[in-house]
Amino acid sequence: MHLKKNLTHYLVEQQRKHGVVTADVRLLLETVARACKAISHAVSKGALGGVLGSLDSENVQGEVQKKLDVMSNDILLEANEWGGNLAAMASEEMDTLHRIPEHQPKGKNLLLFDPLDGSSNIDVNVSIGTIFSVLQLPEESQSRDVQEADFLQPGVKQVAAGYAVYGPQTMLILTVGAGVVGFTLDRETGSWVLTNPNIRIPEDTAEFAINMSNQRYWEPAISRYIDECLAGKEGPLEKNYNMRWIASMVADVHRILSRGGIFMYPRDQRESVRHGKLRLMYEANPMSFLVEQAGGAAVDGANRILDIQPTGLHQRVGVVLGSKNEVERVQKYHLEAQKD
Ligand code: AHM
Ligand code: MG
Repeated sequence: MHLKKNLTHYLVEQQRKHGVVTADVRLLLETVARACKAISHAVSKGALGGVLGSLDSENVQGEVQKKLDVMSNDILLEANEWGGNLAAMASEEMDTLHRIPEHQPKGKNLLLFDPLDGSSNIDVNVSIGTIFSVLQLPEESQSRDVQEADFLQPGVKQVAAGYAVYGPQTMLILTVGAGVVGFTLDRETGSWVLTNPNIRIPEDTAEFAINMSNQRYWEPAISRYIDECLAGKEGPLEKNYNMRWIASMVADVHRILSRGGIFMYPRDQRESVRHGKLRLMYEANPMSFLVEQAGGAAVDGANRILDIQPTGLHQRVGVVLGSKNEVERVQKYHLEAQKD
């Protein structure tokens, strides 16, 4: 029987033939993928599994935690504690880092994740997902306890990143720095089957994604760009634009990786969004790595996201990513606005 290429096969190939993944990172990615399978299973049960609804708790950013946020976080922690390839983990749902317990072997990688992105969509049966990023523990930190500062590396240092999207199909989208590939979960065999071997984002697009209800708070560069999109064929961009906003970054980015587009969650005048809404380390960085690897671009406004030196684990950042020419236009508008 001819078996289709799966995640293990792909990773072994990347390790042996291309040398882009170490055995350590390969095992780590397989474990993350296994955890995503368990999360997908929990998500799909919905009300039947008693997994919907909120808890009484809040996370470090003051957001009410959903049951599935916490369950997904626990699944990822438990799956990754004993593999021997991690030194510590960090998550949207935990105030500070989570060290590998003393009795478990310690590895040289760091894992960051947003266990369940798109929390507002959990209870309404709209696509949600898990985002993850892998960094290496700096050499000089390997002889002592891991500290939060060890995580504060710019996105260019990521050795792997990806997301699982729990939609009509469950898919895993991954980069190890050699392009972007996609796997679809075959629920009958439990295997992640390679279905999208070379994901590329078209350089041009006529589709934007932004939460228009925040329009009155935007910076001039964003207003200028969206005004031009809305002006359509008769405006300066000379084409009619379509709009989509799912409110799950994973699902919006997945659409962009599938057919192009531009996704924006810019910083704005609201106090809570002064530096952006999305988190740099476990949302913007992994998504920017994927998008760049697929031929797109990702900026915070004027600057490339992957070059930002982080100052905190839960730091927020403005995000503009997707089709290259469109993102570069928005970046140009920011640079021009800075000069005025
Ligand atoms: P979350 O990590 O708490 O789910 O928040 C992040 C989500 C993104 O997935 C999405 O793009 C954004 O928040 C939607 O925000 P809004 O509800 O302001 O449109
Ligand atoms: Mg999130």
